[in-house]
Amino acid sequence: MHCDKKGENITEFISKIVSHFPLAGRLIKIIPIIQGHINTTYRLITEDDEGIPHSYALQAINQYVFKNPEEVMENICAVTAHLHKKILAAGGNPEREALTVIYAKDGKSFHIDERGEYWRIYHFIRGASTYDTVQNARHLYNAGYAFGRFQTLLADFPIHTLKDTIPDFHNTKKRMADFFAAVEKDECGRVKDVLPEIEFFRERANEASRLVDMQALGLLPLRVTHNDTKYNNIMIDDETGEALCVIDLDTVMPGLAAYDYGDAIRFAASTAAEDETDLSLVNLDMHLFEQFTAGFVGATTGFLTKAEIENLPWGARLITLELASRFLKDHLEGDKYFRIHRENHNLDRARNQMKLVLEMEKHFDEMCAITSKYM
Ligand code: GN1
Ligand code: MG
Repeated sequence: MHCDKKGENITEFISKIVSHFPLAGRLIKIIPIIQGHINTTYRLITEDDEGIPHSYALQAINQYVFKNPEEVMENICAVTAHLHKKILAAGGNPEREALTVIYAKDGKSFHIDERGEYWRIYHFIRGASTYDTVQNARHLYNAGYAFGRFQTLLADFPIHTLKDTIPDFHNTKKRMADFFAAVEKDECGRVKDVLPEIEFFRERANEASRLVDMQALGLLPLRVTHNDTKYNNIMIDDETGEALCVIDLDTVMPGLAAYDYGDAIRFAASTAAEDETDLSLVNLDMHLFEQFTAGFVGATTGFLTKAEIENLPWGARLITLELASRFLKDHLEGDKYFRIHRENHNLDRARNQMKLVLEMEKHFDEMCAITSKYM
């Protein structure tokens, strides 16, 4: 990998990369950002001749996960350009309400270093923060609104021009098949220790196909979706508490509205962190569930179909099942995909998400009732 390597002068290394981008002023500070399981991120502070500071986000694109970084950037450039246009037309401030890509001096949206790593830079939105846990229920209503609005703003984006940067990313049916293939292979000899967990997925393998099958039958449309709608992928305005901007656009692709909704519920309406090991703490907070639902459905009214709205609770249940299987699969394969910070971290994450699936199954009727209330 790149500059995490010990003994390397990070400042020098990053300065070299940054010199390929037209940033304002000189680099005075590099702050590593540890959120996120996939990419490596730094916040950069520069200072111009008048002593005014400027802030940027520098990221290396993880090429184990994103096999074609240029297509990732093509999608992001097209989508952010579209968002800028729409936000401007609505009288908003695109530089605060959407990501802004800083193009390198050679006109490309990335720079490739001598090791073949792809680097990109965004404006860092100031006066706003991301949170791993929900600060108050109102924020969650706002987050629901922001993710809903994101889809609404992209409703007229030419979806066929988007590249499938991770094919079958939320094809839950295929995800299940991939999971059982990893069980079959048992690359690291870990299967014997997780037999009850594997059984959990066997029992749910059929229902996992529900939304994918509906889409194939034309009952659910493909939308331009974000596909990674964690609460910490929203910037909340420090002053107003409004959800200002949706970030982390790497996985913007054609997808199902219910999965964007569901992934956000999975993360934000859980009463515990994604890797909490005390499973008695992992519950579904129905008040937060309702707040997010009200915001999301409110922002997508007149745009999502009845079938899409009716299936939102399934989106939550199945995306959680899908992620649980992805975590366990990575555990079985030796933790190559999701960055881990301790032994059995992916197993802990998998068990946590499985508990959340059980919670959603328990509350399912209630979830459906709340969803139809806002329809
Ligand atoms: C990964 O890196 P991050 O935190 O944005 C993953 C998502 C998972 C999430 C679970 C490209 O997202 O699909 O839901 O971890 N992103 C990718 O926390 O696989
Ligand atoms: Mg991400």
